[in-house]
Amino acid sequence: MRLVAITVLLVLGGCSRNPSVLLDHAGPHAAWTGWLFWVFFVVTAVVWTVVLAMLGLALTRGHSRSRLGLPPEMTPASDRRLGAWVATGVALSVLILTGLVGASYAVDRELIGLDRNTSRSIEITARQWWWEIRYLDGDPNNQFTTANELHVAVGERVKLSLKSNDVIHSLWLPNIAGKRDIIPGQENSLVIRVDRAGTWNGRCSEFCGYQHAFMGLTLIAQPPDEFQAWLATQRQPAPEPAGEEEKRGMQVFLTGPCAMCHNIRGSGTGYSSYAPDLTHLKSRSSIAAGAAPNTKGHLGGWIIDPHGLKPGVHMPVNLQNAGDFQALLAYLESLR
Ligand code: HEC
Ligand SMILES: [Cu+2]
Repeated sequence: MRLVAITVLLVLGGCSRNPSVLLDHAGPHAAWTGWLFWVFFVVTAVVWTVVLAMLGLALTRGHSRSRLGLPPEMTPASDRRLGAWVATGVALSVLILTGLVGASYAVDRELIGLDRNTSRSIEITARQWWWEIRYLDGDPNNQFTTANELHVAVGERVKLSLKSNDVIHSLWLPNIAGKRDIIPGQENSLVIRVDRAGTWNGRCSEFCGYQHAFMGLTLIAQPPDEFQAWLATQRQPAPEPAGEEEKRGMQVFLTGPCAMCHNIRGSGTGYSSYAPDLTHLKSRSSIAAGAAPNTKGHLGGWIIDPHGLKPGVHMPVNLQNAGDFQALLAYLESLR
């Protein structure tokens, strides 16, 4: 009973309401790959069952003569039967293997076809340990940079240009498409199309250092009009600080170390892509590449001691007097 209970618990432990797996696909790339998975699974399961059944048959049938110490009986008729079995086995193997190679090839063609005619380009730079996301546009005024949260319109074919300046990373969006390596000095690309509105998890899937496990990417697929509205807000510079406290917070940000690494469009920072763009920080649901929810408390804890949350992160400890700290926090909270 206990063993059964433990097994059931372990199996149930793998359940999730929103599984990040290929089989719960949300786009055509993952759907085709998922289809290929099922073809391989069913065919190999049948082959495995048949082989084991034959083995069982051979073990029980051949038993009576060998128990008496007699060699197997060979007659011209049994010779022919054996030959027919071997020929059938070889023919079936060739047929099945050719079929599987053919299915892989067909899926490959489908995937290549899906990569044509993209209607939007987004540049993603993988960094230790977060994602810089730049929305490209024919009009440079419409380009902007954000971090860790990738928005796309449902049904749109989007080309992601993948770059890295530090080490090798890899982008994996299990529900959407296969992995793609991101290699310094080489631009790879990944085309995605998401057909179901929702929030999907992405991961860095190439070990890239200490905080590799906390390098999450959130993909948000929205209906086209919602996505356009999101684009319009993101293109805006940061809102002006409203009250006295927020104004003081902005000064703390601009005169302290923050502005050396972070950019807030419209506040007077220079342009630095060393750290996440904070222009619309509060429009994102988490901070530090999914390491913590984007609440005031977590934000405060992160600013004072980022290493408490992500040891080894490339952001220094920031100790300030209480007044400056509260003002800074109020300013950051206003960056909607
Ligand atoms: C030496 C450069 C550097 C300085 C100085 C710095 N940061 Fe950062 N900051 C980073 C890096 C790098 C990250 C990304 C860390 C990660 O997720 O791995 C980051 C992340 C953040 C984030 C989370 C952003 C997000 O969307 O995930 C916030 C908020 C932030 N910093 C605020 C500040 C504030 C406020 C200051 C000044 C008190 C500051 N930082 C000073 C480098 C810096
Ligand atoms: Cu990485």
